[in-house]
Amino acid sequence: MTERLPTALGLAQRIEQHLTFSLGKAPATASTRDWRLALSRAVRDAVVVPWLAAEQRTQETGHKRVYYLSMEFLVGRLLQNAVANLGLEEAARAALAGLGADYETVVLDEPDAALGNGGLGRLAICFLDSLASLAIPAYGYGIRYAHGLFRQRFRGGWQVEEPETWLNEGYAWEFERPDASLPIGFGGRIAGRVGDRAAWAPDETVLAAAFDTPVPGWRGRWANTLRLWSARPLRAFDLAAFNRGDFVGAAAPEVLAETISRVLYPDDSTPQGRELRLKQEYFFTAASIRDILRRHLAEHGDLASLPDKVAIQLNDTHPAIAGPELVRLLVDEHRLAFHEAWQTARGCLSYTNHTLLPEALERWPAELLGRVLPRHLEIVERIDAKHRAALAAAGRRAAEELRIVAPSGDLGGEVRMGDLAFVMARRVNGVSALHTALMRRTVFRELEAAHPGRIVNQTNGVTPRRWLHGCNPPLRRLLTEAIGEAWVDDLERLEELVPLVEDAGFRAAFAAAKQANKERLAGYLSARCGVTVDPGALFDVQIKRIHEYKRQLLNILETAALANALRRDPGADWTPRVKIFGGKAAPGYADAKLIIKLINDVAASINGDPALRGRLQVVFPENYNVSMAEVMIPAADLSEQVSTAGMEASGTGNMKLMLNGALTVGTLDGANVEIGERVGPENIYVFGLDAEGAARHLPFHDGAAAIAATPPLAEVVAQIESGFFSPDDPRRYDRLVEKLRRDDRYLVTADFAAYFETQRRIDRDFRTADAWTRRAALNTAKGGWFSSDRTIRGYAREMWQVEPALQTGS
Ligand code: NBG
Repeated sequence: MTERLPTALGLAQRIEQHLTFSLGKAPATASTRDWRLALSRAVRDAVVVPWLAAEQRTQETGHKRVYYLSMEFLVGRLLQNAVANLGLEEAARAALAGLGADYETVVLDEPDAALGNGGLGRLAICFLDSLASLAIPAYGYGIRYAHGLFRQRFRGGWQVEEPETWLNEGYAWEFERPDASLPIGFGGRIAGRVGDRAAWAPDETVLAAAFDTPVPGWRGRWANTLRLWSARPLRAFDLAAFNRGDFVGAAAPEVLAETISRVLYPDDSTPQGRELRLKQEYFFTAASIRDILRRHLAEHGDLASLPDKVAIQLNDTHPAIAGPELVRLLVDEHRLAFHEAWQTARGCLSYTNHTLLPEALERWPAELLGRVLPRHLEIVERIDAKHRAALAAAGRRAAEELRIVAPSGDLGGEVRMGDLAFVMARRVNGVSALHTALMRRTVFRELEAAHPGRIVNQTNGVTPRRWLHGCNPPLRRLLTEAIGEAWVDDLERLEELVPLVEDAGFRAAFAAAKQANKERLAGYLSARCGVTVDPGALFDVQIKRIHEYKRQLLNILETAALANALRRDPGADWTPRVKIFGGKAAPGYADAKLIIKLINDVAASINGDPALRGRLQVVFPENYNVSMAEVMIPAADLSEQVSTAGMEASGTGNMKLMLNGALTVGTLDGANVEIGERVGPENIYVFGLDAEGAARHLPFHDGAAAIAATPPLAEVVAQIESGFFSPDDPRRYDRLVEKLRRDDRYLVTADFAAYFETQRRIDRDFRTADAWTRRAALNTAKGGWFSSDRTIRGYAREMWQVEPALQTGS
């Protein structure tokens, strides 16, 4: 399958050709951007060959295909990743050097494609990398947002959001597919019925235009497709209005249609009660389902074989309308009986749940769903009734809790999308062992009892190609020298490092790699934020979305308490620390934005205090994104995973940091539990309440009593209230403090003492540098299980029943 890849000379010729013929530029006048686009095109050329070959092979063998439907794909940069996966790094470096350009400068010029908010969207991209690396025929389906996640700026320490414009800077990877466009309808009414069948007459129709990006796997053995849909008007504009001189009115259809794929909703936890969001969800789901059916019929000619040839994964509930849409197409257009259509659809669909937070479980008012998708609401109601009737017939009680369309106040009912996805799926999975166990016990308790065995666990993973091989060249070199390169394909080979960890020479080399990465981060922070940090200090990193349950507040309160302790006892032998934060808050999430402001206020107070210089520093660069993570993660000594136990479904940053040799300080939450099981209790810092303990404290926790009982915390709270961090506005944090006292549902006050004490233990341990390095190296050695290759093998076996299309080594 492996095609011959270009040499440095061949690649140089391609780059020059693209510069001349695709971009119309001469080498003498080419900018960094021009070189980047020319290199990207040349690399894309190299991907196209295995890509087309993979597609042809899938067609010829009639292999089962996996379809991953996701509202978000947090891509980041593609160029470096594609170059590495194709084994073209040396060639690209040499080719550009020969042309007078610098490879590093060129790859860093690429803007991040931020078509996602956080873990859920990034997981989707790790999965695509693993699917291609394992040669499992797959498509990712999503939305080609014109504007990805907002750009974050800090003004006076407050977050402000600016629109992001990734497409303006040239995107070299995609192929537009005008022949694959599909019309997607909204609204309207049921125009007629015959038996089970109905004719839906939408009153608004837009075109879904397909854009394909090839996704090459490791070593370029296989490539899959990420197909993103862009909304277009059916008719470009209203010529009659234009001719009347009504130019704005003439453009109205275009504007309306394009609104659908204009922006990514900047929220990863709370569904927006907005019609546009529902339309986005239906838009990409309907286009994808139709595309899947069209391909299946072209390849196999019948619908009975659909479940044998098609596995559709719903990444959270956002594409949950896929079930009713598939039933609708099978009944209304392909004339299957309702029951048969339902069984066929269920044979194809699986659903991943990514959160248990009640506010993040999607529900749509039945009224809204009925207005935007009248036929679908009917189908959902019928599925609901049939599901409960079948359970009753089998002698199970058709519990009220099993209703998909549930009564809700005077609003006339709401559709629970999680329950819909569950009922329509052959398998449902959680994303860590703890999360899956809690799913069975809480949100899906009734459904689990009604359908035992449907829920399975697939603990998340991350791709080692980007998150170790790509982002950490010093460690990559060391690992490859030590155990060969096979770890990139089979990350569990890192286990071979375990004996080496006892070797002083290996530990010294490991420490040197970490030091090199810390120096790189120091250079990055100096260039980006003008701050100087000491690469000899402990780099303590918390990077993720800002959310109360993730408890950045706990971290910054502890930081302020440490500052107080340092001021009180300046003569003591303290461990220098740099606290590094990164993350965005949803624009509508006022309390998360207030936490950002508090971090920045505390940072100003600490960084401006001469008594703390060289001991404690707080750094919070604006606009955290995938590319920033790639610099921070290899440099971290300590990974902050301090969510309220039971609330973080899995976490994936925790895995990336561990693999890159950071020790975790965390609660027994999400995948932290499994990290702890693998590294052993002496190589992780676990503190605070576990999920059961936390559940016992809730819903009410007496924060005031906990604060009073914890003097370092009481001192910080008093400082906040006195305006110590906000002399310009002493009352700024009243709301935060009030919540801590009266309604501390994230248990910050309950866990503070244990966290503070654990951090002091970390201070002491870090000073025994060699022992610390040994434990850091063990984290890398034991991290192999957290590869998304392992996760995807699990999905393939237990959810999709699909095999790789190539055998390893072929
Ligand atoms: C997030 C969880 C994380 C998890 C990712 C990927 C949502 C709704 N959920 O804990 O909060 O790691 O999904 O599974 O974004």
